[in-house]
Formats: sequence, C-alpha cells, structure tokens
Amino acid sequence: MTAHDPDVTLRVRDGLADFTIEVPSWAYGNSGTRFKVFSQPGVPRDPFEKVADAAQVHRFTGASPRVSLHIPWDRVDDYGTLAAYAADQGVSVGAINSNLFQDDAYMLGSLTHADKAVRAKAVAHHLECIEVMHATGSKDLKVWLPDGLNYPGQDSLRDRQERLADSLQQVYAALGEDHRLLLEYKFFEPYFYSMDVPDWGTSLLHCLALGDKALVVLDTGHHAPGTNIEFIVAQLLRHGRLGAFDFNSRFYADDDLMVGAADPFQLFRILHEIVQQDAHLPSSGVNFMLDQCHNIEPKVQGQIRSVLNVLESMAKALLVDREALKAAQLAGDVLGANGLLMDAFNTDVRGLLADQREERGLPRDPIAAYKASGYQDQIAADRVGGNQAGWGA
Ligand code: AOS
Ligand code: ZN
Ligand code: ZN
Repeated sequence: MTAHDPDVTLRVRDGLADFTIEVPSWAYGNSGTRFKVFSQPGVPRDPFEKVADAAQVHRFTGASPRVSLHIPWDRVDDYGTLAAYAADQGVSVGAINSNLFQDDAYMLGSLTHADKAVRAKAVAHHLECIEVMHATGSKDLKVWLPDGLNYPGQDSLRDRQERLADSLQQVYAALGEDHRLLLEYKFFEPYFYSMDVPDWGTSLLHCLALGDKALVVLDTGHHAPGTNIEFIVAQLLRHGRLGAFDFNSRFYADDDLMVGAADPFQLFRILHEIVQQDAHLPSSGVNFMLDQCHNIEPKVQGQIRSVLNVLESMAKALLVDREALKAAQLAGDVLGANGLLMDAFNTDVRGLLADQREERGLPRDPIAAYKASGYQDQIAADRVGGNQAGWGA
C-alpha cells in the first residue's frame, strides 16, 4: 500500500473531511510541575488572548475549530462577549471544564465530601459552569473529579460513591436540553490510596445511573502503565458511552505531553478502534480533545504539532483495509491480520496530508507556516507580564 493509491487518498480525504480536534485554553499559559513553572514570553494575560492563541492552531491546521474553557481560569465578566470574540477569530467555545481541585474547601473531597455544605458548594460550581454553557453555546460539561483518599480508613469508599451519585444527579438535573455531562476518570493523583472515579468502569456506572446525556471521558494519561486503552475505547463505543478523549502523551504518569510523542503506535491503535466503528464521524458525538500543558516547548507550536500527530494517526487508521482485515480475522490468519494493521501504521501519510491541506488552501507545513507568520514574536512583544491563571500558576 502507498499513501498515493487513488482509493487510499479518497478514503483519507473523506474520513478527515469533518474530523476536528478541540484544543484547551490552558495549553497556552505558563505551566509546569510542582517543582517549577517556567515562564515563557508572550503567554496570554486573559481568556481572550488564550482564544486568540488557540485560533492560530485552527488557522494553520484547519482542524481545530473549538476551544475548551476552564472555570474559574477562564472566568470573564461577559461570556457572550468571549464567545463572540472566539467566533471573530474563527473558532467556537467547546467543553466547559469545572475545577474541583484548587479550593481549600475540597481538601477532603468536593462532590463526595462528608459535609453536605461542601458538596452543595461543589454542585453550585457546576451550576455556574452550566450558565457559562448557556452563554457560550457550549454543549459539553466536562467533570474531572479529583476527589480521593490518601489512607485506608480515612473515609468510607462506599459512602463516597453514594454521595457522589447524589451530587452528580443534582448537576445532571440542571443540564440544558442539548447539554451533555462528560465524566472523566483518573487512576491516581492528586490522591494516592484511592480516587473516587479511578477507572472507566466507575465513570460508566455513574453515567448509566445518570441518564443518556452522561458519557465517559477517556484521558490517555489516566491509566496504569500497560493498560490496553484501545480495549476501553472499543467497550465504551459498544455501549454508546464514549463521550470524549483528553489526548496527551505520558512516559511516566499524567505527564500531559504532546499526544503521539511518547507512543504513536498506541495512538494509532486507539484511532483504529474509532475508525472501525465510524466514531471519527461527527454523528458519533465523540469529542476529540487535547488536554496538554506545554511546560518547556513553545505553546502554540506544541498544540499544532499535537493536532498534526492526531491527524497523521487518524489518516493511518483510515488506511486499514477493513474488508481484508475482517476476512483475515475470520479466517484466523494471525499474521495476515496483524500485517494489514502494521502496513497501515508503517505508511508515511505526511505527504498525502500536506497535499490535502494545500487543496484546502492551508499550508503544507503548518509549523513552518506558523513560525514564519511572526505571531510568536508579535505576542512576545505585545504581552508583557502575561501569566493567566492555570496549571501551576
Ligand atoms: C486532570 O488531570 C485532568 O486531565 C483534567 O481533564 C484536566 O487536566 C483539567 O480538566 C484541566 O481543566
Ligand atoms: Zn484530562
Ligand atoms: Zn490529566
């Protein structure tokens, strides 16, 4: 197979025609680890400048028309003005991310806390996020629950699940007609003995209890080493409960590095499962989002690289000859079936994607075009003293 076979070219063009990747507002601000936040020149000073930076990713890739917001990091006086500004920049507001991990009241839990007043505070925060959704046209409320325990006996594992179910039900009841609640799981951090939504099964159980508008968020950095993530993708798709990805890369833990940078083969295998179920099409409702923090690399450029990594893996997944694969699988042709997958993964699709970008009036090399645009120098000159609140700020 080559990426220039006519039918292959068509399969990739059709498959990517409406495929989009949502970028996070928090990728553009200074961020770091608990050891150090390295400041970079030109970082945004407010959510409007974050949106402007995010819009550059779409401007040069043509594949990132939505920007996830985070409350309170992106709190503004008038969200309608922010949404209108985003539209002027050629993008729209995507998921609204709540924050249950930076308020002292939540030290022992937020939606799971033993104190009903603390749970009410956490529920009220989500009602604020839902108001932001109404004001911006966002359809997705993303809830990452950072609650957990550090020691056995600290609290009742079961009681926390009951409290969580009740709290989530209150949030779910407040959703707008066309809103969705996306519940993200994480197997450790910021707590280390147990998390209250540690795995896809727990997220799925709560989503099933809530209703059809509750779906699971799969963050690729949120699993124990060696986890077969594509199995989780296949299972959640089978039950119609895969709401979104938070794409990133990990070498060690939840590193939030550029997606595809650590294990492009894993990214390909994940997207192969997506393509097998046609879940790359907008009709699937799966939201492909990035959740990354560019600590040492240039921010906008790091996002462009990440988007290109997803597009390249998706294009390779679209190369897989589905009929031939199914036939080989049914025939028990182990090496033939594996060979079909590896043939697609080992195909260089960069030229094909560059050709297709050029056909759409986009740059063949988005990173080179971004670097030549002078945008980075301009924001470095204009934005003195930037450091919008965000990770590690
Ligand atoms: C935290 O580890 C999770 O990945 C969250 O999805 C994300 O980083 C947070 O929602 C930022 O808003
Ligand atoms: Zn995430
Ligand atoms: Zn994470």
